[in-house]
Amino acid sequence: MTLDQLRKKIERKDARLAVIGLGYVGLPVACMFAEKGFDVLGIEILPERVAKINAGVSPIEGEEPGLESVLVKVTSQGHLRASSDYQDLSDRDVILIDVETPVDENNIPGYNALRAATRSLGSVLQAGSLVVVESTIAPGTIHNVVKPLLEEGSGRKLNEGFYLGNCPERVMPGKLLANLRTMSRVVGGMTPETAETMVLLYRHIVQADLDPTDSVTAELVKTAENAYRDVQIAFANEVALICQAVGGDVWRVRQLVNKSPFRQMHLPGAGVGGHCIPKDPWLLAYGVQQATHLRAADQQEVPLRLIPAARAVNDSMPHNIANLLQNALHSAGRELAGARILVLGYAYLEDSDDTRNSPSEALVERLKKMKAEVVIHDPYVPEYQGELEQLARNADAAVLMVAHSQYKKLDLNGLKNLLRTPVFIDGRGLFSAAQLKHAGWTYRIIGVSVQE
Ligand code: SAJ
Repeated sequence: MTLDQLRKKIERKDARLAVIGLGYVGLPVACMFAEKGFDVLGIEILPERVAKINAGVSPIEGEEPGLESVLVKVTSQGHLRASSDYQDLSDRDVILIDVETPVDENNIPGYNALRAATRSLGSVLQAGSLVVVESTIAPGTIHNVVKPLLEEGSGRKLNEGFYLGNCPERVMPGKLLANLRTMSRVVGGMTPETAETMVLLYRHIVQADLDPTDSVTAELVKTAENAYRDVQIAFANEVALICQAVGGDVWRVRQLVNKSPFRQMHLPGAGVGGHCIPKDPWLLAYGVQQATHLRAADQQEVPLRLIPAARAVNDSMPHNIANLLQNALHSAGRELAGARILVLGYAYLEDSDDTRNSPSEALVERLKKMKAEVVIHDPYVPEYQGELEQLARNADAAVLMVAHSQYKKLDLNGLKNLLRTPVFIDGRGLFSAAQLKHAGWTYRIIGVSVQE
């Protein structure tokens, strides 16, 4: 099939689609194309997820407005079917790849899932079909990983036997369907005609801008937009540490800095978690190492200083909280070893149940190493939804790690009376020094120097 024929099928919604990887990105996108009337096949390796999806039950945790009802509709209409069998891909005209792309403990991308999916797809790839990677990948991955695997597996050449591109997702847990509809997307094709064909496809589900580019640009945009946020947060965190050291209050400093035009100093805090921000800067950085698609003469050594430094600052923030805790306990006559510490918040983000790469995980690990007894409360995370008052009883400190709305309404007096030692560490700047002092706490606030 020529690209022109494929375009016509896409415009008529006759193109048979597939999505490999029915997670928090793949499932919503499969549902949205199916809801538009496309025949969508979902490939998922976990049999229990396949069964759930075919029964119209979403396997995705957390509240996702509208997802369950769309899933029930498109599965009952037969527009979406899930399977574990890659053979079922052999009649697909367009295949989206939405598998995980984590980085390992050395910050190297873990492409096992991407390689496995691409290799299996290559072996059944129909002539003239279009493959689109939606997963977040390091610059150069389409050229150096996906293209060779598809050519080897299918025995066909790119742009003759199949077409290839990448269209990074910009979803956010809790707003999966809404973001897919309303967020603009970069549409990277290995040829301009491929990018234009992809725009025709995504126009069926995206109401915002669809910006055609080459593949490397699409890889760069996605990883750079999140690296950018990581650096911005790291700057706020470093200013917080400076304020702690020199007698400042970063929350007041930030408020006044942001009065200056074109300043948007971010929020300092107890750390940076989640599935995107801690990972994507390393994917961007890795692009330099894997730039083998360029001629050797054009490759350049790039001294990566800012991105690793920002990661180091943000990863240090849970340890900064532990230090604040240790010196607050000390001034209250207690040592950390043997103290009972109540951690408030285990999710990585306020009003979320998602705990991936949570800063609280790093804090709890550090406290346990220092022989403290740790109890955890989080209103959104099932295993930590215990009775706050119960958990606070006889604690020697309360450490606020996540700005859950519920914590903004904490009864500071009531809580203090439950603890054995009234120490409060505010990792998200939810409370003022005056509030905590007035309630009788020995306190530390991130970015605020000690005023005892
Ligand atoms: N955080 C700070 N200070 C800030 C902002 C965030 O410490 O000023 C911390 C949060 O507490 C959290 C982490 O950083 O631990 C990440 O927060 P986030 O608001 O960036 O939320 P994410 O991880 O869900 O980021 C997603 C990203 N979206 C996609 O990758 C599609 C990111 O690009 C978006 O900017 C972000 O959502 C958003 O808020 O829109």
